[in-house]
Amino acid sequence: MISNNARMPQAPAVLRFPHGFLWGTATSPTQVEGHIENEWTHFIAQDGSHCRTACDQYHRYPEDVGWMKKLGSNAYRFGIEWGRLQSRPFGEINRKELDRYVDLLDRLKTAGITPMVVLHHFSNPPWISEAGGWTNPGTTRAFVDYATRLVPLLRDRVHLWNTFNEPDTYACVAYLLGGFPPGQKWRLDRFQRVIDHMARAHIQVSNIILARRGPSGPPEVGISKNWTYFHAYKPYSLWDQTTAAACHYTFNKYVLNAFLGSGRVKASTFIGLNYYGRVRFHHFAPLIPASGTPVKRLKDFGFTCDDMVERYPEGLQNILGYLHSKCRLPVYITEHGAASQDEPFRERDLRQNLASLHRAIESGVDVRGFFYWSLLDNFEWQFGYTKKFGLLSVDFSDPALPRALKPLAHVYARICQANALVQ
Ligand code: GCO
Repeated sequence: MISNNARMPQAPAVLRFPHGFLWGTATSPTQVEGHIENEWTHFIAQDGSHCRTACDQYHRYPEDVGWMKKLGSNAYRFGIEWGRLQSRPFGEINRKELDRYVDLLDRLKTAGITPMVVLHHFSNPPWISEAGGWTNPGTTRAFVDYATRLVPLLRDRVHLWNTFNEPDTYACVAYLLGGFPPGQKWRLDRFQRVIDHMARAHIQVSNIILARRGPSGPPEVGISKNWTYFHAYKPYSLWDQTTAAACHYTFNKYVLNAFLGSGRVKASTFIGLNYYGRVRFHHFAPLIPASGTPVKRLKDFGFTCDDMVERYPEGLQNILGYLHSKCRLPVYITEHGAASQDEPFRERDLRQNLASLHRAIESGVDVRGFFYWSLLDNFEWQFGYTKKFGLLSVDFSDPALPRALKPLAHVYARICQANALVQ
């Protein structure tokens, strides 16, 4: 079996990235902040853990900005938790909580780190969940009201806005697979409704964001679309092909079209791409570690996987080419990363994906930044703390939650500082 490595074209020794390229890290509120009241607060993950303290970034953000600076990264993608800022429908913005985020933004600025602010990353205020979450059309109105109040307060400090993180993953895992709250299964009608309501909200919120220039020029806005390749394990198996095609249609095509199809593309100034790899199906079963097939067993099939999905670095260049031809918008890689305790593996994965990204740029795709998922080991939703995506480790057994640089952090720091991938 030919490994992915063997298929990769030979890259020159130094791959330089465009001037002004953003090298960042990414996190989300529920996964790192702690002390949040949302639908995840009482959720118990597969490892028996919860997110009530998480990495305690709520209190430790000054220290975390220091770590970003040590990395030499010049960007940070993070979320603002809606429920902290609005405690009831159409309520006023909570100034104390806003000030904390403003302080984070100011510290980032002092450190020379450009923020990308995510408005929705898999969590809602409790009063939204009680009303049926995004299956309720009223949620679109409530979210637009929230953005109408919030955006003017942050406009001077935020230039890059990311309205929704992975609507496809959120709607799928919450309403088809049952892994996220509210834990519903096979409600395709609800999946579609959630996507539709979020797409409407994205368009309205983008209009609010784009209505006025900030001090650093016209604002930029986009969603983050997760792109997973869905392939058949046996190319001639009707079952394998059908499952892969159905997933591709539902999670990639349908969702992309809902947010960026035809005239809707005008509501975005960029596409955020979250790219991890691919899923191959054998009959109806996804052959990936996240669905329970052990990494070692998948290795026997010739698959290279992290602790979540199959790695497929060449796919990054391909999807960038496709998005470029379809939407003609600049792209930020808003997430890429690997979960594993095997640091040399993570380094290979990063290098191969960045080489693929570089080929896409060389071929004419306007890619403006790359955000590593994640700054810290954190609460990986239904898997709890077992998936290690961080550039920094966090010792969750120590109440002080000490952070430490992992070997990959040193590799990433060299890339950020050189604005180049040096072999
Ligand atoms: C997602 C999210 C992140 C994840 C990351 C690793 O894709 O689910 O945007 O919150 O933690 O992708 O799975």
